[in-house]
Amino acid sequence: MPDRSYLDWPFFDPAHRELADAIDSWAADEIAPHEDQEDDVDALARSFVEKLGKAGWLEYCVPADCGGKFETLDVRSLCLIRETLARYSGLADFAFAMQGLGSASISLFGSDALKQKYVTDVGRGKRIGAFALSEPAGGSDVANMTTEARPYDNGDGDTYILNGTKTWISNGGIADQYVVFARTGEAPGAKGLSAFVVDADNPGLEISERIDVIAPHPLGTITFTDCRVPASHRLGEPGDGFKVSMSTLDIFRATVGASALGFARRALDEAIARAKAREAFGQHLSDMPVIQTKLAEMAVQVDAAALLVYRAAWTKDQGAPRVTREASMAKLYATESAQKVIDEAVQIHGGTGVVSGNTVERLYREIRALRIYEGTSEIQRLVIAGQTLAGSEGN
Ligand code: COS
Repeated sequence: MPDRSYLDWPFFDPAHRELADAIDSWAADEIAPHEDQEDDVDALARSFVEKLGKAGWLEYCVPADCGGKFETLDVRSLCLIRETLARYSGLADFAFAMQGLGSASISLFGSDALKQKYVTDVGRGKRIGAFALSEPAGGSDVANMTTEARPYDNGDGDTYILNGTKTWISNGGIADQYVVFARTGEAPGAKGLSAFVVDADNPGLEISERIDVIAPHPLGTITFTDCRVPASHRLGEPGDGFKVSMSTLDIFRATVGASALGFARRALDEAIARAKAREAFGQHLSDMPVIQTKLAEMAVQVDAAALLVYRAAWTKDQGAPRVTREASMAKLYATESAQKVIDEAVQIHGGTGVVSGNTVERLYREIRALRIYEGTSEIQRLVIAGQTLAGSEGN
């Protein structure tokens, strides 16, 4: 039985504890049987979106004015759901997370018309969203992106013309809509970007490549060639793009930590079960100090990650305007420590740990990208250092 004692921590309300139980029993029934059917990831990702929508879980990804559960996104709920889904299936967690990441910029900064058209159905699982920030020349240096959105007045209203390439785009190829960040040139660097919502079938938008990765999920490169987007599809004011992207990542970075935490918890559970079952030299592995030391280190890392993840989520839910430091710490520590926990779980499994199809082998592949996407560990350290130095000014 997995350790559930952390749900008694003061970060949570009674409703969160009920949510954690409800999503866990739903996932046990609905997801576990699909775990290994990853032949057609597009179809499986779509089916997860549909199921999550039907069961009402995607209502946690959108705000109340778009049919969601809460007035603003409740980050603790997002984290509890991601953590739980990740324990069962990385792809189910991915499908859930992308509905949130792909729509939050619209729900935070879009007009009422855009919210109704593009967010409400994401929360029902009837439209699939995506977040197109990274470019071939770099995903980390957002302020230097080169995709361009040139204002153009065609006589019947304002339009932008998009040209450029976005890559590593999750849901690229299956999304119905993309939140796209582009240079509009109000100022050099970060202050000259804007964000737009673009329909997948908008002429000039093409999925130019699909990308296969070690833990399969829908992923692609998108090319914009003279792609005309109405100015009414801009999110916020011209020049707000960097703020739109960072405010969205401030919410979702903590949830990436939660996903890593789910993978780590599953790995720890698998390692404990293996250590109790496997005998060597006349005793169970769990009786050997060398294995006990590993399990102890793993348990500490899981709890430390959970504390940072739920501290960040709780801080945001208390209404903090920015949780950049807390979210970066949560993402950095939870993803890096999950990699170590999973690696030890593989080690405790011995040869079976690297056999294709073994749960810990799958986790070993699933965790890797989380140290890269939504800001690499190196970027998180830069952010944390910047915030820490700024916080110590005057000392
Ligand atoms: N929320 C709101 N505003 C923010 C912000 C945040 N989280 N982070 C920065 N800003 C503001 C800053 O306050 C600054 O505004 P002022 O000039 O008015 O002070 C402005 O945005 C520029 O910030 P900064 O100077 O820190 O920008 P940099 O170009 O140095 O880059 C990093 C900052 C590297 C942290 C940013 O580009 C980043 O997070 N990169 C990683 C992106 C990423 O996650 N990519 C993966 C793709 S998504 S899957």
